[in-house]
Amino acid sequence: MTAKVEAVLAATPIDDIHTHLYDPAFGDLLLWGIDDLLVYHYLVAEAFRYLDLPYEKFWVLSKAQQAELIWNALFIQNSPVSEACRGVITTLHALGLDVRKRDLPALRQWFTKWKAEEYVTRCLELAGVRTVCMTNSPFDDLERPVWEKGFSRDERFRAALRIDPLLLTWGDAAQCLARWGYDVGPNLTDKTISEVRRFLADWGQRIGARYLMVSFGPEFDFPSDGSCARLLEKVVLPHCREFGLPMALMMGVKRQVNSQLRQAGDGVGLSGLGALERLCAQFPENRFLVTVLARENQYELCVLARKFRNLHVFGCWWFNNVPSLVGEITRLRLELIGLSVTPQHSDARVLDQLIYKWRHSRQIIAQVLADKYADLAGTGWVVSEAEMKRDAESLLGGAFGKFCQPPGSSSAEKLRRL
Ligand code: FIX
Ligand code: ZN
Repeated sequence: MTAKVEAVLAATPIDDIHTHLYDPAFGDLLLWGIDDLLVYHYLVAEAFRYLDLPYEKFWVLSKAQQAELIWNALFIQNSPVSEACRGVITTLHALGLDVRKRDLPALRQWFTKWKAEEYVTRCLELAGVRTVCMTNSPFDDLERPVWEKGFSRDERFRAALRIDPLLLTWGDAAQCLARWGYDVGPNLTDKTISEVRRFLADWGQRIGARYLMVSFGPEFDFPSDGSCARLLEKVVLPHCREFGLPMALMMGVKRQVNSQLRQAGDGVGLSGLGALERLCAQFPENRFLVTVLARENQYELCVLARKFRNLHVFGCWWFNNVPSLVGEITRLRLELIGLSVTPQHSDARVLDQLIYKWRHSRQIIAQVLADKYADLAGTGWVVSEAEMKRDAESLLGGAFGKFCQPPGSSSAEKLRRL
């Protein structure tokens, strides 16, 4: 049974709904290759468990030097058993490289023969991925000018509008918006609210956003007097309703628990999901895509999804993306909310990571699904191959696609969004 389900899942193209990858038109913003794989922030955090180098001395090194330190600490002086380390090895092996030699210069040499555009196709093919959704922030000084200048889009790269600065550091965001020609002040007056909506409309249209997204710390609450909750209610949710877009909430990240680790310095905290319950109940016309970082929030999230059909659960985010938790969380979700879920997104920051993130997750999803089919078969309910294909399509992007369609949208409109 497992082999059959694995084959069906392997043949089903994936729509990866959240990554940090970029359309190749963004040039150097699209990361790929061995050095970028090695300096991934998951590995930086793990390497510092072994390194006794002061943080500042690490950060002044070149990317190649950092990669060498990490390679030595995590692959040569210790066996690469962590999920992020294993991922590098899975990826290299899938690319056809001989990992047994432990030869970093030879690995580097192999990557020099590739051009980004062709390598995108190779990685998507090896990962079984059809489309990837980027994370697009107008507040990113490197990314913004590329959108403003315009470029011809690679259809495989979809866009999502990331608005963390707007909701989390409103004072600074207001100054940015004012600089960019929006008539906003620090207070949320009617004028400011309508100007921030104009900003969202401009950027949503410019990038062709499929959804809006934000990450929240464990302290996020709703309703509340703070600017975050007020902007969410008065600006973001009305914008989502007007444009028929879902809002993605990634809950439970404690930013910069150790700022010396820079991008690797974020941690986790338990969220109060009462805030999400109130959002789902108070705004039935809005649709919420939600993932939680705390393992202890996973069960409550599934229960909430049973109560609110405007809530779609997705992904085993970040520290949850390890085999033991992906298995546990996927099983829990299938048992509580069936196939109305998107069990995984890759969160890839480096193109090549699509290969391991999806190979590892797909195998676990197949195992969980095969167990469920076997339980059913015990009663005589044998799931046909066509039904398996239908289920696999749902889990790997279909359920997400359906959830994202505005209710009552015409079939022409639905097709346009595919
Ligand atoms: O906020 C996010 O989208 C997170 O996924 C990232 O900030 C995080 O750094 C990451 O890469 C996790 O996988
Ligand atoms: Zn992410």
